[in-house]
Amino acid sequence: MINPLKLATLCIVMGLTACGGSSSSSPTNSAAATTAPTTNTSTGSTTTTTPAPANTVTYELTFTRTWERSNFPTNYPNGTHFSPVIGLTHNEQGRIFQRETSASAGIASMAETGSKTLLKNEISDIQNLGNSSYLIDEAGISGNSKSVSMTFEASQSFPYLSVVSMVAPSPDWFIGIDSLLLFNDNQWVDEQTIQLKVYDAGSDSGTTFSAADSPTDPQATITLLSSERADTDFTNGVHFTSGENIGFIKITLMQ
Ligand SMILES: [Ca+2]
Repeated sequence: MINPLKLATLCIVMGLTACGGSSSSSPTNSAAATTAPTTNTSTGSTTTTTPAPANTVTYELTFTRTWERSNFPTNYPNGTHFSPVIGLTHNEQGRIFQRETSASAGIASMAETGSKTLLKNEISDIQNLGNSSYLIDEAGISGNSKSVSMTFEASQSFPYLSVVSMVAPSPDWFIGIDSLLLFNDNQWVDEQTIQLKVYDAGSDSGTTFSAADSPTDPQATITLLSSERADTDFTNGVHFTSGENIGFIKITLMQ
């Protein structure tokens, strides 16, 4: 009379223990494993399926400036604007700039003059090497505009976003995103906002926004902009006391 009861209790305890032990990591897999011997032969693909992520997607990108005389009051220049936005989606070999490395001729030219010609040639080379498929070639923020919007395509083969724009006027300062990963954990990023810091391209030694040309020889590496207080309000690419950014970029996955 007692033995069967004890046996049943023991089984329940063992069952609960086994269930509790596996559920913490992967309940779906453990359920499939326990039922596999009886159902696997006829229904090999009955496990829950989520739609495969799209190979190619389109994002909207909005670049908004927050650089104003009111929040960056010291040595704020006249005629502030941001040069045309240039960028690409790419793989790990398709970077166009990286902190603590030398700027390419195209990045230096963009940062000093706002010209996109050399940088677009460099992106063409990156594409010819098979490291990018999509070029971003859009207007900047000029006049009284506060933002600019555009769309771009990314794919699972080219899941990184890089874009740049010159901070103008300036000796060789720019904002940019270096290799933002858009496809992660087998899914596309829905929405992300990136606060922008100011980079010094390392190709001109001017210290104020409106300084005359002063080529840096030899060229220095790309760094976050830090300056003397008499020159600009920036330290490590942001306002030296408030920590405010010069602008931000928001990306949104389009349906
Ligand atoms: Ca510089």
